[in-house]
Formats: sequence, structure tokens, C-alpha cells
Amino acid sequence: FAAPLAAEPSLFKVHSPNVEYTDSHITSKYTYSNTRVVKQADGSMLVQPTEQAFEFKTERTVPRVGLMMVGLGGNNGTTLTASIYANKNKITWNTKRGVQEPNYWGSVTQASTVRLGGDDQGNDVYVPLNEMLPMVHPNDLVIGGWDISSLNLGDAMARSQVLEYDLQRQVRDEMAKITPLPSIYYPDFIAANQADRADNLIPGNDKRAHCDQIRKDIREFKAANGLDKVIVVWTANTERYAELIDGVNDTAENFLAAVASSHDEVAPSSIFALACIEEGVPFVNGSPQNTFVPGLIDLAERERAFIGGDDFKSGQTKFKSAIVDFLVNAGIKPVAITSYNHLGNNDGKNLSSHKQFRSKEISKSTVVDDMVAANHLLYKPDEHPDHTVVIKYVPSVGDSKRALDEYECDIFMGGRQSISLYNVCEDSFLASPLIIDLVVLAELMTRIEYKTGDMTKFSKFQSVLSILSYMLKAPMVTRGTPVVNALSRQRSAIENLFRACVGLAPNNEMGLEHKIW
Ligand code: NAI
Ligand code: DG6
Repeated sequence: FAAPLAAEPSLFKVHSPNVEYTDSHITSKYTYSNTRVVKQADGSMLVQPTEQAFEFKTERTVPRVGLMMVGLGGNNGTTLTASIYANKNKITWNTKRGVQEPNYWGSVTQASTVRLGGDDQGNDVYVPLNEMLPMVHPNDLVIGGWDISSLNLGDAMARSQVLEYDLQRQVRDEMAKITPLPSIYYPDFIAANQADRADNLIPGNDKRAHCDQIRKDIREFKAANGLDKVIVVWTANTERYAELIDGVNDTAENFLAAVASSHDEVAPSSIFALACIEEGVPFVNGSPQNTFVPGLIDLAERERAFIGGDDFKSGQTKFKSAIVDFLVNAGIKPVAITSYNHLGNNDGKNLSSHKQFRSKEISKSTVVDDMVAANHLLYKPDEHPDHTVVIKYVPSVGDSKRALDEYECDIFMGGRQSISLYNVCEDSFLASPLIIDLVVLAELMTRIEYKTGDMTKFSKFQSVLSILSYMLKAPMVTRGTPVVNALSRQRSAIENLFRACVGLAPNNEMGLEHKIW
């Protein structure tokens, strides 16, 4: 057994009467400033600055964390597992460009910095994002999970054709020691073209028994590896949407009854989510399907379990959520966004089936809604740019996805601007670092509590982890609260929540100290 865990040392300490560091916690007293707007019948607005007192308490001890991926033997699952192994063991490999060292580039928690403040010379001081609060390091994650394909991870990595051969060669034996746990396969939910890899299945048709098996797998993985916590991420094939049926998946009780009766419209991903909710394990959905049917969200809230989703925001959509925000905030009106993709990996093969493509089309298309709605000078109510998404399966390009986007915009005095983007990248190299961020942030959120108003005890945050939005194409938020897709706002939300936890005001760009005499 490993030594008892101790609180992580901090790179910086905040000196303030509002912040206290103990061996176990960082606590902060924080004033949340906001602006309340009341629209009047005549169209005018009454505006009131508001302030709300909060206390935050963050556990300083970083636990031993297990990451269980559903779809472990896929391109993302094997790329991430091999990359963590290479990083942890400092494995370098030869490429035609020279010797390559492992890194975590593309992970916002591991490879980006935030402005902490300014020094006495007026210079900005930056720290790594993962130093803002104690966070688990990816090298320390213990990896496991499930796949409907029985291939060991060494062979599965070779099947994926993502990593350089010289790296594969060095990690293959170690990877081969991992074989995915058998998984749940309801053929109707993924493309028929996946059937030939489905040879590693939990037997039977009893959906409650399937859920209980997943719960057992999680418990056993935790015990076998001496883990304090497990996070589960769905990076398995995109499923079709489950039909929303009153009496089946509309409430927590109906959903549980539907599982008990093994109803056809309960998807494998929803069974995994249910198992995690019942085990109190955070579950993140990295694919676009509607895993979180209303009854399952009710259940998560009732059990105060953490959930997040949907669909990793890795390339084309990440650009879109930055570019459209920029255009609309620059007073330029996108009137048509046309996105073509072609790719040749197994994800592309699955998406060549219409129902699974439709799940992806929906999540790729909703991403500009909030930015368009924010500018009533450019768009009338209910007016949207034309938005088209095309995905084609072209086997010979493998994991190297090609994304072509055209942004057609109305500009000054009837002018037109056409912006064309062409993005080529290995899909799994973009998605794998996002899985790290989702795990690191979801785990951290299990250690932060808040108190406000007349609350006598600290509480965890709401079940739906909207803080994960930066990494997700169709971010889930607590019902009745606004969805934010704009990338810069999503990043600010992460940064400023962490600042609040150490008693610091949100970063702003006023730079008043540089403007006064
Ligand atoms: P992949 O097809 O290589 O891997 C998926 C794996 O899931 C396969 O090994 C398959 O056997 C397994 N699988 C299917 N159903 C399963 C089930 N019920 N239980 C356990 N395993 C199951 O796909 P890839 O490229 O790894 O992507 C994974 C998912 O992530 C896809 O749904 C994809 O749409 C989504 N995604 C990927 C992004 C990327 O950039 N790579 C970005 C956004 C989303
Ligand atoms: C084709 O777009 C296949 C998809 O699975 C995407 O590669 C994936 O969802 C990433 O999409 P995006 O828009 O974030 O690059």
C-alpha cells in the first residue's frame, strides 16, 4: 500500500484576510459581483449592481484517481493510454523530423497558463492553470475501462494507426497487458458496420443486470488499484438518439422502471451513466448522443452525483466557437456557415450510418446559437445563419481528419466577406488531451464546496458540471440556465472560479494601473 496522501504544496499563496490555508483545505471569502437587469414595459431597463457573499472550501489533498474509459480500445482510448505511459516514463521516439519528447499539448489544464496578477514593475505574471488549485496530474491516473472489442491495448493501438511507429514499438508490450473489460452492446444504438468488432460482451439482455455489472467493475477496479476516486468517460462510438417517451425516460422513477424492464429505448451509454450515478462516480459523455435523458438528469440531481457532456469539442467546432464569437462581437454578421469533414477512422465509419451521423450533426450545429442570440443589432429574434454540417467517410485518410469551413458574412454597406478554413489534424491527438482536462476538472469539482446566503453547511456544486463546457461541443447545463458556447467565455468561467476559490477577483482587461497618471 502506498503512503498516506498529503496536501499538495502551492506554487503561490494568497495573503489576504479572506483566505485561509490549513493542512487540509483552502478556504476563501468571496464577494460575487453581478448586474441585475429588469426590462420595463416601455422597453427601457432598470439596472442594479448586486453583490452576493460566498465562501469556498477546496480540499488540498489530491486523491489517487482512476480513469475508466468506455471505448478504451478505440482511437482516443489507446492514444491517451499510450501517451500517458510515454509521458510518465519519459519515452522519446524518432521521427523524420528528429527525436520527439512526450508532452500534454492541447490540454488546457496541463499546457496553458493564466494571468495571476502584475509585479511591481508592471509586468503580467502567469502561472500554469493546474497550479491555481491542487489538481491530479495525468501521469498519476490509473487507466482502465471497457470495450466491446476484446483486442488488447497493444494491438488496439496498432489498429488505430495514430501514434508514430517508433513510439508504438516502445510501449506495445506494456499496452498489451491491458485488456478492456467486456461491455454492453445493444446493436441498434451504433452503426451496423461495428458488429464485426463486438466480441467482448456482457452476456444477457437484462439491462438492470448490465448496470449492476458495471457498478461491480468500478468497485473492483477501485479496490484492485487502491484508488480514492474513479471518473468514467464515454469515448465509445456515437450512438443514435434514444427516443424520448413519456412514461419511459421522462422522470427518474420511470427511467429506473424502464431499466428494470429492459426497455428498448435505454441506450448502453445511459446504463453506464446510471451505474456511475448509483456509485457516486462522475460520468462525462464525450459523444453527441442524448445519453442524459430527462429521467437520468433528475436521478443525478436527486443523488447529487456529478455528470457532464456532451461531445468532445476538439477541432472544427472549437474554431467555430472562437471565430463566430469574434465575428459577431466585431459587428460582422455570419449568414452561412458550411462545414465539410472527411475522415477515415472507425469513428468516421460509424458516422457513415445516418442515425449516428444525425447525433453528430445536432451537436455540431448548435454551437453558435448563444453568440447569435447575443447580438440583436445583427440578428432579428429567431434569425439564424444557415448552418450545414457534412461528414464523409474516406478510409484512406485514416485518423487525419480534413475539415473545410466557409463563413459567409454580411459586412459594411452591403459588402460580403467569405472566409475559408482548411484544418488537417489527427482527430485523436486533439481529443485525447480533452479527456485529461475533463477528468482533472471533474475530479477537482468533487473537492470544491461553497456556502452562501443563510446556508449553515458547505455544499457541493450542482450535479451538471457546466464548468466542463470548454471541452464540449454541446455543453450540458443545469436546466433553466444559459448555455455558453463561446470559447473565451468558457475559459474565463474556469479561470475565474478558480481565482474565487483562492480569494482573487476575476481577471479583467481594464489595466487601470497603466492608464492613470
Ligand atoms: P473509435 O471508434 O476509434 O473508438 C470507439 C470505441 O468504442 C471502439 O473501440 C468500439 O469498439 C468501442 N465501443 C462501441 N460501443 C461500445 C460500448 N457500448 N461499450 C464499450 N465500448 C464500445 O472512436 P474514437 O475516434 O476513439 O472516438 C470515440 C468517440 O468520441 C466517438 O463517439 C466520437 O464521435 C467521439 N468524439 C471524438 C472526437 C475526436 O476528435 N476524436 C471529438 C469528438 C467526439
Ligand atoms: C467528423 O467531424 C467526426 C467527428 O467525430 C469529429 O471529428 C469530432 O466530433 C470532432 O469534431 P470537431 O468539430 O470538434 O472537430
